[in-house]
This record gives sequence, structure tokens and C-alpha cells, in this order.
Amino acid sequence: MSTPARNISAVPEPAPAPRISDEEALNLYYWMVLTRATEERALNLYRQGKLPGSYYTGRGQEAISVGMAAPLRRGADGDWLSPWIRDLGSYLVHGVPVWRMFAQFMGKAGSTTRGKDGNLHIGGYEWNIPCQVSHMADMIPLTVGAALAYKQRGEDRVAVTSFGDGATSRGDFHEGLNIAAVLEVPAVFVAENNRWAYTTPISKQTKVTDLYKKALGYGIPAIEVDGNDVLAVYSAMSEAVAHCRAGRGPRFIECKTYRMAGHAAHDKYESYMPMELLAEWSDKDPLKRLEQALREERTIDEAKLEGIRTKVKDEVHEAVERADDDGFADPSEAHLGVFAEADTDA
Ligand SMILES: Cc1ncc(C[n+]2csc(CCOP(=O)(O)OP(=O)(O)O)c2C)c(N)n1
Ligand SMILES: [Mg+2]
Repeated sequence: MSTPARNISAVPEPAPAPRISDEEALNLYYWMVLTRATEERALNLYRQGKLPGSYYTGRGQEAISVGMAAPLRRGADGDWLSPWIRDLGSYLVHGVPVWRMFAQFMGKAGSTTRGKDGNLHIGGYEWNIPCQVSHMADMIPLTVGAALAYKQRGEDRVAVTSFGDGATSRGDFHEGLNIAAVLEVPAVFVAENNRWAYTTPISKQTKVTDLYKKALGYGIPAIEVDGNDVLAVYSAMSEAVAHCRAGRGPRFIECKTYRMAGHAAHDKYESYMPMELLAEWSDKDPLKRLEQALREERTIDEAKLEGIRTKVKDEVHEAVERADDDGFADPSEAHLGVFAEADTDA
């Protein structure tokens, strides 16, 4: 008699997360509004020719960027966070001041790279955020290395990285996940499945369009969540982080979402993206969703939400002014921070 086939795609159910308090939910709202307002302002500055390069928006993915960073410990001794280009909110939540984001986009001295790099290639030891390189999936093995260091030192810290659906078709993704599973490191992998990699729809770059299944193939517990629901992302992330801190190895979270614009501001997405899908996903806008949940399920008053929006408007205004007033780094600094000093005692 033949053995019945096993269901190898079974996904472990996440433990039911406790309902977060109204205060925590409002805090998530603040970060999401700040993320959206910062991006909208940056995009306007780009259109006015005030930002060099292009602008890569994460509009529609704020629930992921904020929800994944919010449960982490911040600071130099906190958790490692290596966010993807859609995750401006992650940088803000993990501690990077808004004005330094604008300074980065403008190439000013106050940017974390002192004007050497643009976009979200932002980092600093004080936040335990490594400065990312553009190459898709390259931050995954680095994150695994950081997680391995925490494990070897007996620290209960977690290393987190996020990446797009396109990155899951690259070798570093597979090697990184495999070794993370084998070494049982405290790493959380957050896949942002926005259905596009530049102009390539997901169906043309992978046969496994449910990305969490790739992680299951390496023996990593993996789940999928609604990436437009910040409360769902926050719960899944809180649970994954607790699992890692308890020494139970890596976790993988796939956030299903949609890219609400072109790859970057210079990309004419109207020529290849179905407009009806954009309209459908704009009804699922993560900010509208959270506002609705706050008003209807938690009966939070509109004045409170308006107060948060006003505070954010002022903060963004001040941040742009400060970045505008900032100077450019002296050209003589160009070679600094490029090479590490040799350790002569080694
Ligand atoms: C190894 C590598 N190949 C190509 C590129 C150029 N590139 C930058 S982003 C991108 C698409 C990324 O798609 P995805 O991983 O789905 O992330 P998304 O932009 O959708 O957030 C490409 C092809 C790159 N940065 N690295
Ligand atoms: Mg993508």
C-alpha cells in the first residue's frame, strides 16, 4: 500500500497576540502618518528638482515598515534592523531623526553618510542599522551574521531584515535562509510581496508566489500576513521576535501588499501596471484601514487623530527647514569612512 502524500505546505498558526492598547495603536498611527508625510514631502522636493537622483516611495507599505520595527529594542545595544528601500518608516521608528532623512535625500552633511550616498542607504551604529547596499538580497547573509554573533555571545538580541519579492529569487536569499535555519540564529526575515520587481510582475520571476513557502522549504517557521494591516504585522512581528529571543531559531513573515507606484519616481508605471489593480489596492490603503479601526473598533475620537496629523505636519516642516539650512560636507572628507583603519596589533 502506498504512503499518503504529506501536506508539506502546512503553515504554523501564529500564537494569538494580545490586543494592543489604544495608546500603542495610536503610536503606530503616529509613525505611519509621519512616514507618509515625510515621503510625500520628499517626492514634492524631488519634483521641484531639489533632490538629486530619484525617489523610491514605500507608499502603501507603511504598515509593514512601521509594524516590523515597532516591537524591536532601539539603540546601539538594541536589535539589528536592516530595512529595504520601501521602509522609510522602519528607519524613523528605529530612531533616525526625520531631518537627517531629508539631509540624506538632499546630500547634505547632516545625512548619515555625510552626503556620500542617497536614498535609504542610511545607517549608524547608534541605531544598530547597517547602511544598506542596493544589491537585492545582499543584506540577508549580513543579517544572519549579526544574528549568529548575538547567539554566540549569549545576548538576547534579534537581527531583522526586510526585502522584496524580487530578492527571493536571488542566491543570497537562499544561502542566507539555509544557514540561518541550520545554525538556528535569532533572525526575522520580512518579505514584502508587493507583486512587482521593477517592471517584472511576480508571475514572471518565480513559480512560488506565496513567498513564505520558500522559507518552509529551508525549515524556518513561516507565516503570511495582510501587509496593509499594521496591527496584523505588529502582532506577527512581536510573536516572531519573542520566539527568537527565547532561542528558538529564525522566523519568516511574508507581508502581502501591492506596490502603489512605479519602482521609483522616474519610472512610468502607467505603461505596464494594470490601473484596476491600483484602484483595488488603494481601497486597502493601510492608513485608511488603521484610521477606520481606530474610529470604529476603538471609538477613538477624530480630534485625537487630527492632533497627531497636525503634530506631524509641524515636525516635517521643521525637518525640511533644518535639512535645507544644513551645509554640504567639505570635499576633502570624500575619502573618509571609505576604508577601515588597519588593526596594527592583530
Ligand atoms: C542583484 C541586483 N540586481 C538588480 C538590481 C536592480 N534593482 C533594484 S530594485 C529591483 C527590483 C526589486 O524588486 P523587489 O525585490 O520585489 O523589491 P521592490 O522594489 O518591489 O520593493 C531591481 C531589479 C539590484 N539592485 N540588485
Ligand atoms: Mg517587489
